[in-house]
Amino acid sequence: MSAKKSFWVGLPMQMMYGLVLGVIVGSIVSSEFATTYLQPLGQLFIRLIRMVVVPLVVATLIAGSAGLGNASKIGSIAVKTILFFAVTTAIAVTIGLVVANVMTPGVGLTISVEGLKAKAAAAPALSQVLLEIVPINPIEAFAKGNMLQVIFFSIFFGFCVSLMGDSAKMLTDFFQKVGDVMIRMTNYIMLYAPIGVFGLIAYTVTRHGLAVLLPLGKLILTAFVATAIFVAVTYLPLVKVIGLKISTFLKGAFEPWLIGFTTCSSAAALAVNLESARKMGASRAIASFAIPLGNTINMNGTSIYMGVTAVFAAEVFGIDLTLTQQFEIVLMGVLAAVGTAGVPGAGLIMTTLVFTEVGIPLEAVALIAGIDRILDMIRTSVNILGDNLTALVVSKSEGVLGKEKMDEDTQI
Ligand code: DAS
Repeated sequence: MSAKKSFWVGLPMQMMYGLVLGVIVGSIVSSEFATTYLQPLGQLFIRLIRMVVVPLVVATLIAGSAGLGNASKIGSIAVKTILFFAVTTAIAVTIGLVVANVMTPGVGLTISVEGLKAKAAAAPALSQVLLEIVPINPIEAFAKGNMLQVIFFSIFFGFCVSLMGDSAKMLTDFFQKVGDVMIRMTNYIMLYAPIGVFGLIAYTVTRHGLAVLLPLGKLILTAFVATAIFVAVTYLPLVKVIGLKISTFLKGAFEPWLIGFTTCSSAAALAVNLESARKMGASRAIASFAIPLGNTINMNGTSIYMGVTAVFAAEVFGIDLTLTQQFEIVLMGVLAAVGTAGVPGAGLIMTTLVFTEVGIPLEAVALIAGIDRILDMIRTSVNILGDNLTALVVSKSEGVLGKEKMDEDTQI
């Protein structure tokens, strides 16, 4: 089959066809019909792709950190990865704040807020957050999918395997093979993606039709513009700097991006994102470290959303944010985004941290909730792009970008 023909019938385009068909069908069928017959199609897809996440992360992180060889290498990669997360997250919140100040999404909005209630998310103490990264029971961490604890244990385990040299080489090989099997399972699951995407989008369209979206359309537009600017001024120049063509990155990251866009779950896109970064040249060890960690703490899309919604909410309530308050929004926006889980709607709950910090009534959260699914689609898909790019940038900085061949036996 010619390359051109395969593009139009390949999986990415099949997923796009599923998305378009989902919008059409979602605009025609009733919400009840979509809930009964179409939502399960999407829920099955989410369950399938979340099923592989924990075993995949454990296997690839153990094999990856064992493969790195020494503490200084792991240290260097960890520092670069976390530094990249912090810088891109801070840029993201700032861009969200600036664009919202210019576009004023909340000015002139007359929406009644009485009866709208929202509970403040408890801001965990930093020391508690750091302590809880260490699992008391690794098996429980695996069972509950506590990704920070899974990552901590897997890296520590893999590091100790690497210290044991040849006597534990069969362990490294074993976990490498388990990771390959999980990628192969992911590739089979992705054959169902077009149907899963169709079900997810059709259900979303019936639940979030134009009637719900129009009153807050300017907020959606502001979030979209801020996100597009962030990607254009942060991600795309970095893609060029590491020597990749922008079209290569956008095509290569399309599948995980679309999974994030339709499922609103970074966790659901993790496996496909890992393979996508590796296919574009990220090393197995670095991708296995950066992508699961980024999936948990690197949320650039959510960071933008924190800045945009804080300004929107302040405007709706007639609060003039001082420069100090805007700076507090950047700081709290970064912390709230880091604390956001890779599941649908997590960012909405975390906005309460930011709103509380600058005295914005929490009713604003309930105001945004009605259209949050659309905002979640935008922010989650960018969260995933950021994790993917981190693996590529850190691989480039370590001089290993494009140096490893993908294992044939993970392909189907
Ligand atoms: N939906 C979350 C994710 O999966 C992001 C968010 O809610 O902010 O990344």
